[in-house]
Amino acid sequence: MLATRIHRWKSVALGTAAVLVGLTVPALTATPAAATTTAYDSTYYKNAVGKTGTSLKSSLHTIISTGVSKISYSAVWDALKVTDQDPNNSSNVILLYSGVSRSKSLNGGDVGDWNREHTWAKSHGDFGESIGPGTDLHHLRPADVQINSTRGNLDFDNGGSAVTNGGGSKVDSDSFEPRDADKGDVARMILYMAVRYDGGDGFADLEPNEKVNNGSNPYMGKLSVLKAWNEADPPSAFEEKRNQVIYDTYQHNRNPFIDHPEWVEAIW
Ligand SMILES: [Ca+2]
Ligand SMILES: [Ca+2]
Repeated sequence: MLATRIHRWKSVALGTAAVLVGLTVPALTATPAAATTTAYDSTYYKNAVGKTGTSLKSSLHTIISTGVSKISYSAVWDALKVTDQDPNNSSNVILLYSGVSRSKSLNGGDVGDWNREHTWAKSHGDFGESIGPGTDLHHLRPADVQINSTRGNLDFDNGGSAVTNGGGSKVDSDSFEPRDADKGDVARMILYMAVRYDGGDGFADLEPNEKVNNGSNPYMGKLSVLKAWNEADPPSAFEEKRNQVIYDTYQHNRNPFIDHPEWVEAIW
């Protein structure tokens, strides 16, 4: 079952098959922050719909933390080959930050390989590669080894100089700016992590803040920039498909901000 997004002002229902294969999905997002409805509102999100603020955040935490399956860090390799498959080439994955399509078989640690990027940097809260936040597919993406290294554990903010072969991503001494097409993805991944991990499961309570240089503190900045990125780059068919694959096949939980990008503003 797909989270068919229906915008109230248009009542556009997406073709199920088109979403599944990540192909021709009509532009969804004249107003990304406007209220949306999905096929999951009366089921999965039943206890969250209509709420705002901490009440919404708390409700979503319960929803996305219940009945979750967790995978090992080694299993993440094969999972990413499915969740991030290039819709135009089933032998490849699409890399975060650069947008490059690269062979699935080039997973590894050498120059020219792709590896497992923790979008919420694993040092921010020090969860490492532990099963849980360290292996949560909702924020793990394939990325070029060198660009992953360039991003390191930097917070997110606008500005910097162009990353080599980075597709438009930028970096400076204290922050990383993804290319435009990945800005919203990054925002929604970070804010998913903040809702999913609240300190009740042996890991740190992850939260966004307005800073850079957060170091090993369990925070990620900058919230105001992430909110703007969520608006500027609304969920794509690729992002919606990977949310669905994670829900159906791997973790059985969803990223609420891909289904309801307006919930970012409703909480923060
Ligand atoms: Ca995007
Ligand atoms: Ca949290």
